[in-house]
Amino acid sequence: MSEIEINCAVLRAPSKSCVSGVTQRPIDEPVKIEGAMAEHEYTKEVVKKVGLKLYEVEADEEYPDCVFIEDPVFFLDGVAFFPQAGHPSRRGEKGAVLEFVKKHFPTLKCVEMTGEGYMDGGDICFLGGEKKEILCGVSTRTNEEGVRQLQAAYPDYTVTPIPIPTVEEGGLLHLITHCSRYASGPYLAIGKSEASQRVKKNIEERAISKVEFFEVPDDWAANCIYVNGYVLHCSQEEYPESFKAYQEKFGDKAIPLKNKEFDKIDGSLTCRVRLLKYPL
Ligand code: CIR
Repeated sequence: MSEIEINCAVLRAPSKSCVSGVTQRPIDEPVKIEGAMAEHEYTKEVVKKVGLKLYEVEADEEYPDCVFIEDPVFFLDGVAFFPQAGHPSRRGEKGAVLEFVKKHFPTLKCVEMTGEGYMDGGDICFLGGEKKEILCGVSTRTNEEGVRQLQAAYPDYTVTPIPIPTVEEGGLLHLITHCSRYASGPYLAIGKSEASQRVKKNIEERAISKVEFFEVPDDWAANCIYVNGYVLHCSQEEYPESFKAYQEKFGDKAIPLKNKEFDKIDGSLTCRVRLLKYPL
Protein backbone atom coordinates (compact mmCIF):
# COMPACT_ATOMS: atom_id res chain seq x y z
CA MET A 1 0.00 0.00 0.00
CA SER A 2 1.39 3.42 -0.78
CA GLU A 3 0.81 5.60 2.26
CA ILE A 4 1.25 8.98 0.64
CA GLU A 5 0.22 10.48 -2.64
CA ILE A 6 2.72 13.27 -2.93
CA ASN A 7 1.46 16.17 -5.01
CA CYS A 8 3.87 19.06 -4.36
CA ALA A 9 7.61 19.67 -4.51
CA VAL A 10 9.33 22.68 -2.96
CA LEU A 11 12.72 23.64 -4.41
CA ARG A 12 14.94 26.61 -3.71
CA ALA A 13 16.80 28.38 -6.53
CA PRO A 14 20.60 28.12 -6.20
CA SER A 15 22.43 31.31 -5.27
CA LYS A 16 25.45 32.23 -7.43
CA SER A 17 27.40 32.09 -4.17
CA CYS A 18 26.86 28.29 -4.13
CA VAL A 19 30.39 28.08 -5.55
CA SER A 20 31.52 28.64 -1.97
CA GLY A 21 29.14 26.19 -0.31
CA VAL A 22 30.32 24.32 2.79
CA THR A 23 32.05 21.01 2.10
CA GLN A 24 33.66 18.37 4.26
CA ARG A 25 35.43 16.72 1.30
CA PRO A 26 38.35 18.34 -0.53
CA ILE A 27 37.14 19.99 -3.77
CA ASP A 28 39.05 18.86 -6.90
CA GLU A 29 37.28 21.25 -9.20
CA PRO A 30 35.19 24.33 -8.28
CA VAL A 31 31.43 24.37 -8.83
CA LYS A 32 30.54 25.62 -12.34
CA ILE A 33 27.64 27.96 -11.86
CA GLU A 34 26.10 27.43 -15.35
CA GLY A 35 26.17 23.69 -14.77
CA ALA A 36 24.57 24.08 -11.35
CA MET A 37 21.78 26.25 -12.77
CA ALA A 38 21.19 23.74 -15.60
CA GLU A 39 20.96 20.86 -13.10
CA HIS A 40 18.43 22.84 -11.08
CA GLU A 41 16.32 23.70 -14.17
CA TYR A 42 16.30 20.05 -15.27
CA THR A 43 15.23 18.95 -11.78
CA LYS A 44 12.28 21.34 -12.06
CA GLU A 45 11.26 19.73 -15.37
CA VAL A 46 11.46 16.22 -13.93
CA VAL A 47 9.46 17.19 -10.85
CA LYS A 48 6.67 18.40 -13.13
CA LYS A 49 6.97 15.33 -15.35
CA VAL A 50 6.23 13.04 -12.39
CA GLY A 51 3.03 14.98 -11.76
CA LEU A 52 4.00 17.32 -8.93
CA LYS A 53 3.10 20.97 -8.52
CA LEU A 54 6.34 22.89 -8.37
CA TYR A 55 7.04 25.61 -5.80
CA GLU A 56 10.30 27.55 -5.83
CA VAL A 57 11.68 29.69 -3.03
CA GLU A 58 13.92 32.56 -4.20
CA ALA A 59 17.66 32.26 -3.79
CA ASP A 60 19.49 34.35 -1.21
CA GLU A 61 23.08 35.24 -2.11
CA GLU A 62 23.95 35.52 1.57
CA TYR A 63 23.50 31.76 1.89
CA PRO A 64 25.70 29.69 -0.46
CA ASP A 65 23.94 26.46 0.57
CA CYS A 66 20.36 27.72 0.34
CA VAL A 67 19.57 25.44 -2.65
CA PHE A 68 19.63 22.49 -0.23
CA ILE A 69 16.05 22.96 0.94
CA GLU A 70 15.86 19.49 2.48
CA ASP A 71 17.83 20.80 5.46
CA PRO A 72 15.73 23.72 6.80
CA VAL A 73 12.29 22.06 6.49
CA PHE A 74 10.56 18.67 6.72
CA PHE A 75 6.90 17.99 5.91
CA LEU A 76 4.74 15.20 7.26
CA ASP A 77 1.02 14.84 7.96
CA GLY A 78 0.08 18.50 8.11
CA VAL A 79 3.13 19.53 10.16
CA ALA A 80 6.05 21.52 8.75
CA PHE A 81 9.06 21.04 10.98
CA PHE A 82 11.90 23.60 10.85
CA PRO A 83 15.20 22.29 12.23
CA GLN A 84 17.87 24.62 13.56
CA ALA A 85 20.74 24.15 11.07
CA GLY A 86 23.69 22.12 12.27
CA HIS A 87 26.20 24.40 10.52
CA PRO A 88 26.35 28.02 11.78
CA SER A 89 26.68 29.45 8.24
CA ARG A 90 23.27 27.97 7.36
CA ARG A 91 21.21 29.13 10.36
CA GLY A 92 19.63 32.09 8.54
CA GLU A 93 18.29 30.05 5.61
CA LYS A 94 15.20 29.05 7.52
CA GLY A 95 13.57 32.53 7.65
CA ALA A 96 12.62 32.79 3.97
CA VAL A 97 11.54 29.14 3.86
CA LEU A 98 9.26 29.60 6.88
CA GLU A 99 7.65 32.68 5.30
CA PHE A 100 7.20 30.80 2.02
CA VAL A 101 5.56 27.83 3.73
CA LYS A 102 3.19 30.05 5.72
CA LYS A 103 2.16 31.85 2.53
CA HIS A 104 1.72 28.87 0.19
CA PHE A 105 0.67 26.14 2.62
CA PRO A 106 -1.33 28.11 5.19
CA THR A 107 -3.07 25.15 6.83
CA LEU A 108 0.18 23.44 7.85
CA LYS A 109 1.16 23.65 11.50
CA CYS A 110 4.68 25.12 11.64
CA VAL A 111 6.96 23.81 14.42
CA GLU A 112 10.37 25.44 14.88
CA MET A 113 13.25 23.76 16.65
CA THR A 114 14.43 25.72 19.68
CA GLY A 115 17.13 25.91 22.36
CA GLU A 116 20.08 23.54 22.09
CA GLY A 117 18.52 21.34 19.41
CA TYR A 118 20.38 21.12 16.09
CA MET A 119 19.56 19.21 12.96
CA ASP A 120 19.85 19.20 9.19
CA GLY A 121 16.74 17.84 7.50
CA GLY A 122 19.13 15.59 5.56
CA ASP A 123 19.40 13.45 8.67
CA ILE A 124 15.68 12.69 8.59
CA CYS A 125 14.90 9.49 6.71
CA PHE A 126 11.17 8.89 6.63
CA LEU A 127 10.27 5.21 6.43
CA GLY A 128 6.57 5.24 7.20
CA GLY A 129 5.23 1.73 6.73
CA GLU A 130 3.31 -0.34 9.26
CA LYS A 131 5.52 0.75 12.15
CA LYS A 132 5.18 4.47 11.29
CA GLU A 133 8.89 4.98 11.73
CA ILE A 134 11.25 7.85 11.02
CA LEU A 135 15.00 7.24 11.18
CA CYS A 136 17.12 10.19 12.24
CA GLY A 137 20.88 10.40 11.85
CA VAL A 138 22.93 11.62 14.81
CA SER A 139 25.77 13.29 12.98
CA THR A 140 28.04 16.34 13.01
CA ARG A 141 24.87 18.32 12.09
CA THR A 142 22.22 16.67 14.27
CA ASN A 143 22.29 16.18 18.02
CA GLU A 144 20.21 14.11 20.46
CA GLU A 145 18.17 17.15 21.51
CA GLY A 146 17.31 17.74 17.86
CA VAL A 147 16.09 14.15 17.60
CA ARG A 148 14.01 14.62 20.76
CA GLN A 149 12.32 17.70 19.27
CA LEU A 150 11.60 15.86 16.01
CA GLN A 151 9.94 13.10 18.04
CA ALA A 152 7.86 15.68 19.94
CA ALA A 153 6.69 17.21 16.65
CA TYR A 154 5.46 13.82 15.38
CA PRO A 155 4.02 11.94 18.39
CA ASP A 156 2.22 9.41 16.15
CA TYR A 157 5.55 8.19 14.77
CA THR A 158 8.56 6.43 16.29
CA VAL A 159 11.74 8.41 15.68
CA THR A 160 14.78 6.11 15.85
CA PRO A 161 18.25 7.70 16.21
CA ILE A 162 20.95 6.22 13.95
CA PRO A 163 24.61 7.12 14.61
CA ILE A 164 26.50 8.27 11.51
CA PRO A 165 30.24 7.48 11.19
CA THR A 166 32.55 10.50 11.21
CA VAL A 167 34.32 11.74 8.06
CA GLU A 168 37.53 10.17 9.40
CA GLU A 169 35.68 6.85 9.53
CA GLY A 170 34.48 7.28 5.94
CA GLY A 171 31.06 8.63 6.94
CA LEU A 172 29.10 10.92 4.61
CA LEU A 173 27.40 14.15 5.61
CA HIS A 174 23.90 12.94 6.55
CA LEU A 175 21.88 9.78 7.08
CA ILE A 176 20.06 10.50 3.80
CA THR A 177 23.42 10.66 1.99
CA HIS A 178 24.10 7.09 3.15
CA CYS A 179 20.64 5.71 2.43
CA SER A 180 17.30 6.80 1.05
CA ARG A 181 13.93 5.28 0.20
CA TYR A 182 13.43 3.64 -3.17
CA ALA A 183 9.85 2.51 -2.51
CA SER A 184 6.97 3.26 -0.19
CA GLY A 185 7.77 1.93 3.30
CA PRO A 186 11.00 0.59 4.81
CA TYR A 187 13.01 0.14 1.61
CA LEU A 188 16.42 1.78 1.46
CA ALA A 189 19.13 2.14 -1.17
CA ILE A 190 22.57 2.03 0.45
CA GLY A 191 26.23 2.03 -0.64
CA LYS A 192 28.77 -0.74 -0.25
CA SER A 193 31.62 1.03 1.55
CA GLU A 194 32.60 0.01 5.06
CA ALA A 195 31.02 3.17 6.50
CA SER A 196 27.73 2.66 4.66
CA GLN A 197 27.64 -0.97 5.73
CA ARG A 198 28.10 0.24 9.29
CA VAL A 199 25.11 2.53 8.87
CA LYS A 200 23.19 -0.46 7.50
CA LYS A 201 24.12 -2.49 10.58
CA ASN A 202 23.11 0.39 12.88
CA ILE A 203 19.73 0.48 11.15
CA GLU A 204 19.30 -3.29 11.38
CA GLU A 205 20.10 -3.22 15.09
CA ARG A 206 18.00 -0.18 16.05
CA ALA A 207 15.05 0.28 13.68
CA ILE A 208 11.72 -1.24 14.70
CA SER A 209 10.86 -1.79 11.02
CA LYS A 210 12.34 -4.64 9.03
CA VAL A 211 14.21 -2.71 6.36
CA GLU A 212 14.86 -4.16 2.92
CA PHE A 213 18.08 -2.83 1.39
CA PHE A 214 19.07 -2.31 -2.24
CA GLU A 215 22.84 -2.06 -2.44
CA VAL A 216 24.40 0.18 -5.07
CA PRO A 217 28.11 0.17 -5.97
CA ASP A 218 28.76 3.86 -5.19
CA ASP A 219 28.09 5.43 -1.80
CA TRP A 220 27.15 8.79 -3.28
CA ALA A 221 24.61 7.12 -5.56
CA ALA A 222 22.61 5.65 -2.67
CA ASN A 223 20.70 8.91 -2.45
CA CYS A 224 17.62 8.77 -4.67
CA ILE A 225 14.19 10.38 -4.64
CA TYR A 226 11.22 8.04 -4.43
CA VAL A 227 8.02 9.74 -5.45
CA ASN A 228 4.70 8.15 -6.37
CA GLY A 229 6.25 5.07 -7.95
CA TYR A 230 9.16 6.84 -9.66
CA VAL A 231 12.79 6.64 -8.57
CA LEU A 232 14.91 9.66 -9.50
CA HIS A 233 18.52 8.55 -9.31
CA CYS A 234 22.16 9.27 -10.22
CA SER A 235 23.27 10.00 -13.78
CA GLN A 236 25.27 7.67 -16.01
CA GLU A 237 28.03 10.26 -16.35
CA GLU A 238 28.62 10.45 -12.59
CA TYR A 239 28.09 6.88 -11.39
CA PRO A 240 27.80 4.50 -14.39
CA GLU A 241 27.60 1.26 -12.39
CA SER A 242 25.01 2.51 -9.94
CA PHE A 243 23.10 4.11 -12.84
CA LYS A 244 22.89 0.65 -14.41
CA ALA A 245 21.73 -0.92 -11.13
CA TYR A 246 18.85 1.57 -10.84
CA GLN A 247 17.86 1.23 -14.49
CA GLU A 248 17.79 -2.56 -14.23
CA LYS A 249 15.80 -2.59 -11.00
CA PHE A 250 13.23 0.11 -11.77
CA GLY A 251 12.97 0.08 -15.59
CA ASP A 252 10.75 2.81 -16.99
CA LYS A 253 10.11 4.15 -13.47
CA ALA A 254 13.80 5.08 -13.11
CA ILE A 255 14.64 8.67 -14.09
CA PRO A 256 18.26 9.86 -13.96
CA LEU A 257 19.07 13.32 -12.63
CA LYS A 258 22.42 15.04 -12.98
CA ASN A 259 23.94 16.33 -9.76
CA LYS A 260 27.57 16.79 -10.73
CA GLU A 261 27.95 20.39 -9.57
CA PHE A 262 26.02 20.12 -6.30
CA ASP A 263 27.81 16.86 -5.46
CA LYS A 264 31.03 18.92 -5.24
CA ILE A 265 29.62 20.75 -2.22
CA ASP A 266 28.25 17.61 -0.56
CA GLY A 267 24.76 17.99 -1.99
CA SER A 268 22.85 14.88 -2.99
CA LEU A 269 19.58 14.60 -4.95
CA THR A 270 17.05 14.61 -2.11
CA CYS A 271 18.56 17.72 -0.58
CA ARG A 272 17.35 19.88 -3.49
CA VAL A 273 13.72 18.69 -3.42
CA ARG A 274 11.26 18.73 -0.50
CA LEU A 275 8.15 16.71 -1.18
CA LEU A 276 4.77 17.10 0.43
CA LYS A 277 1.13 16.22 0.21
CA TYR A 278 -1.11 19.25 0.46
CA PRO A 279 -4.79 19.68 -0.35
CA LEU A 280 -4.81 21.88 -3.49
C1 CIR B 1 26.32 21.58 3.61
O1 CIR B 1 27.44 21.17 3.91
O2 CIR B 1 25.50 21.89 4.47
C2 CIR B 1 25.95 21.69 2.15
N1 CIR B 1 27.10 22.04 1.41
C3 CIR B 1 25.40 20.38 1.63
C4 CIR B 1 24.08 20.03 2.23
C5 CIR B 1 23.49 18.79 1.67
N2 CIR B 1 22.22 18.54 2.24
C6 CIR B 1 21.63 17.33 2.28
O3 CIR B 1 22.17 16.32 1.89
N3 CIR B 1 20.43 17.27 2.83
